[in-house]
This record gives sequence, C-alpha cells and structure tokens, in this order.
Amino acid sequence: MSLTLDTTARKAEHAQMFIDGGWTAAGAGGSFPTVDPNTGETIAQVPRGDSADVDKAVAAAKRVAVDWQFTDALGRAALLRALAEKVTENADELARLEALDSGHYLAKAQELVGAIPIWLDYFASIADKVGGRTIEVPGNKLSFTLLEPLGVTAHIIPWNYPLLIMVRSTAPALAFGNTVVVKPAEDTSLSALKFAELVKEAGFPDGVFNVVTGYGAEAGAALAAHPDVAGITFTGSTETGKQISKLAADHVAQVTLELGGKSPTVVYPDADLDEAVEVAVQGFCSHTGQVCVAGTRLFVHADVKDEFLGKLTARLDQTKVGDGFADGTQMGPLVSKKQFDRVNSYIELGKSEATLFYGGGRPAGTPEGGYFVEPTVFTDVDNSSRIAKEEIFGPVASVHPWSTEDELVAAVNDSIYGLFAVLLGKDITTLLSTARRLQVGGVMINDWFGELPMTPHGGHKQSGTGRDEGLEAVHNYTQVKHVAINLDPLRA
Ligand code: TXE
Repeated sequence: MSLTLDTTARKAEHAQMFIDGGWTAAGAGGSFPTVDPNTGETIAQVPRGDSADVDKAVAAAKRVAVDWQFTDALGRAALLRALAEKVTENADELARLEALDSGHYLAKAQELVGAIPIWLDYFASIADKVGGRTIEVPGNKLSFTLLEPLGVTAHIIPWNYPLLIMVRSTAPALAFGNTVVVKPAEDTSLSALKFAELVKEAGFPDGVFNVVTGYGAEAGAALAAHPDVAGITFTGSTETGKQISKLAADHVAQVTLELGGKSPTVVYPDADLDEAVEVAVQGFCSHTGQVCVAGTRLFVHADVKDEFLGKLTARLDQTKVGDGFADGTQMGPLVSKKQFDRVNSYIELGKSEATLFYGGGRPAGTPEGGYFVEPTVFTDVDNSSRIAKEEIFGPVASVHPWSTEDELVAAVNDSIYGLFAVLLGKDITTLLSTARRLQVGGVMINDWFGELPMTPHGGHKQSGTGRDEGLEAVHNYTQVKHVAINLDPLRA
C-alpha cells in the first residue's frame, strides 16, 4: 500500500518498501520509527529491511536488467519525463514529507522539490546522446566502441537532501539503461517511498526501480556487498564510504563516492563585505550546516577581519531559527538526536580549543524536543585543531585570518578533504590564481554553491571519487565494449 501523509497531525501511514513494483513490509517483520526533528515526535514506522529483502530487490532488478537495457533510449527518456510530470503534480505532498522527515524548512523543501523535474528532464534529454566512438586501426577493419549500462546499480542515500541526492544518481542510471535499488537513510525514508509510488504511476516496468528501507549496517551493507550489484553510488560520511569501497572490491563493483568536506569560504581584502557575509552565512547555515559543501572555514583577510566579524554578527542576529512549518523560518533543526549530540559535542570541544565568538547554545523560543542549535562561530582557531579539521555537519564555522596567497593556499589545502571552495573578491587574476591552486573538486567565485544537473559535482582527496552530475555522470553508469570487424571476408 502506498504512503499517506496527514500534515495537520504530522504523521504518515503505511510506510512500506517498494520491491518489484509492489509494496511490502520487511520480510523479517521489523520496523523502526522515523521522527520529526522539529519536535522529536514519531512520524511513521519504517520497515527494517535486511539482507533477505535486499536479495529480493536485487533479484528483481537483475531479472529486468536486459529488457531495460534494450528499451530504446527514447523510451527510457519518455518515462523519465512522465515521472517529472508526476513529481510536479505531487510537489506539495513531496515537499511536506521532506520537510517533516528531514527538517528542511517548508519553503526550502518546496524549492528543492520544485527542482527535481529539472534533473529528470536533463538526464532524459541526454539518454540518446551518449554513445561510443569509431577508432582508426591498421588493415581492412572496422573498430568501434559501444557504451553499455552496468546492469543493477545500488544507490545508498544520506539524510541531508534525501530526494535530490536520490534523483541525481538514479536519473542518469535509469537514463543510460541501468536498473536501480535505492537504500534511503534510516532517518529520512519517506520521500523515497512517495517517489517510488510516482515511478510506478509514470509507467516504469516492475523491477526497474526498487527501494529497500533499513539501517546502514544491515540493508546498506548487504546491498553494497551483493555480488549482482555492478555499480554503487554513495553519498555520506568518508568513514562509511571507505567501508562501502571495501565491500564493493570483493565483487569488483564500480564505486562513485561523494563524501565529507571542510570547505573554505575565502574573503579577499577587496570583497564587498555585505555580500561576503551573505554568502558566508549561506555557506555554513544552509540546511543548518548539514551540507557536504558547507563553508565551515572562513578565511578572512586580516585587513578586513574586524569589519567582517561586525557585519557577520549583525547578520546572524537576524537569522530566524525555528519550526520548519512556521512562517519566516530561515533555519530549521538538525536531522536527528544523533546529529544534535554530535554537533553539541563539537561546540563543547570548540570552547576548549578556541574562542567562542557567536552562538553556541540553544536558540531562544524553539520548540521543546526539537534538535535546534544556534549559528555558532569560533575565532582564534588553530588550523590543526579538531574543530578546524573535522566535519561537524552543523551551523558551526571557524574564522582563520590570512595575509598572503601562499599562506592561504597552504592552510586551505592542509586538509584530508577537498570538496569545494568559495572565493569572494574583485581581482579576477588573484581569484583564478587561487582557484587553480586549491585541491578541491569545485570552486565558486562570488556566489554560494548552486547544484545543477549539468555541472559535475564531486571531490578531490578523501571527499570522494567520480562525479555525480553533468555529462561526467555518464562514466558512473556505463561501461565500454570494443567491437572490431575484419572486413576482408566480406569483400568477395
Ligand atoms: O552517515 P553515514 P551518518 C557525514 C557528516 C555526518 C556524518 C555521520 O559529517 O555528521 O557523516 O552521518 C548508510 N554500509 N555526512 O552516520 O553513515 C546509512 O544507512 C552501507 C556527510 O548518518 O555515511 C545512510 O543511508 N551503507 C554527507 C548513508 O549510509 C551504510 C551526508 C549515510 O550514512 C553503512 C551525510 C554501511 N556499513 C553524512 N553505514 C554528505 N557528504 O553530504 C551507514 N550506511
């Protein structure tokens, strides 16, 4: 049975997994609660899928893999476009589910859901434009390559952007002829289940798209370890990414990883400081800091540091933190009690490692039981301290004054991570010089990160491998077959 949401009661019913075109409880009968992070109240029970459920989903995806591969690309594209229409028709309910389950404030959840059809349309539009090449070889021979799908692909999804991150990898996988098994994060399974309903309504054949809910160590690990899974896309922590790589190595599955970060926002002395503060705040407060590219290290030029900090304080004073369904909320809660405890323990650590400059507590007037924290800023931060090195994944930033480009580049690159950087200033030569020297997968100049389906996204170093979006995503979901023909026998 499909999922229903009661927005007033903030409850959902009949959360079941989607396997082989049908709705099912976990085979072993278990379930776990998913909660509203604004209140800590349970929204619904979610099936606790395990390796037996994963086996069923992968078997279904494998059974239909060849038929799906040979459904022509235009046919697959038409289904993705039909799905985009279904998402548009159901955008309000999807956004409310996403807001309730993940803690995005409602207006942001609506914006995110509103963008999903753009991802589906983009990958529908390139489904038939991906192909191999002809190769000049010696002799009377014709030599060419085919780009073929991998087969069954697994998609292990985090809880920070549940729907968007699921769509950004499943859309290209489906477009290029792969079948799909999704394992959503245990904290945020509901929008994936609603989406599965729309996949069925759009007319995708049974088995092409499956969702197994459950814990990472159970359903997630079983999926990554499954010998019939040919490709795994994972977004989440660097630690879990390493575990998934090891599981995948046992059956030589292709792996795409988008992992943690400790991204810099760099303020140059010629930057417009009002704009710089705006971008910096988006950088570490968007989705309460639970963003892979969050700009949590503020590298502010020493000449403008005091003025910047004054403006930053004034801007943070204006940030309205509260229930995501209340009017005017600009920052909602953290996703779970686990994240709440983790972020607060880093704030306590920060007080011993550095100077607490702003925030650090629970915002006044936020609902009891919700997982709210204030935007928090530390100064006098040593670049080797833990709060400067480790991904906190909350609205917590550290300020690092700098004077020369060499000093800046060395400090930014002194990290195991290399996901993203924001550079704010006016001198384009200086900005591009720094952009070339930073060890990161993406640089945004004079703007905050804007995720788009047509631009590649991913990290250097321990921030990941492979690229989730853009034409680069083709490599994640296809493999090369070389075909050669000796034309001599055909001559006579
Ligand atoms: O992540 P996990 P957690 C970072 C962030 C956060 C930290 C911990 O720093 O504070 O990770 O969050 C599944 N085999 N990011 O513990 O474990 C799990 O069920 C297979 C950054 O929630 O990485 C979920 O579906 N799967 C990030 C997904 O992995 C496993 C987004 C993510 O969980 C598994 C989220 C296993 N052994 C957290 N263990 C980003 N880059 O955006 C867990 N999972």
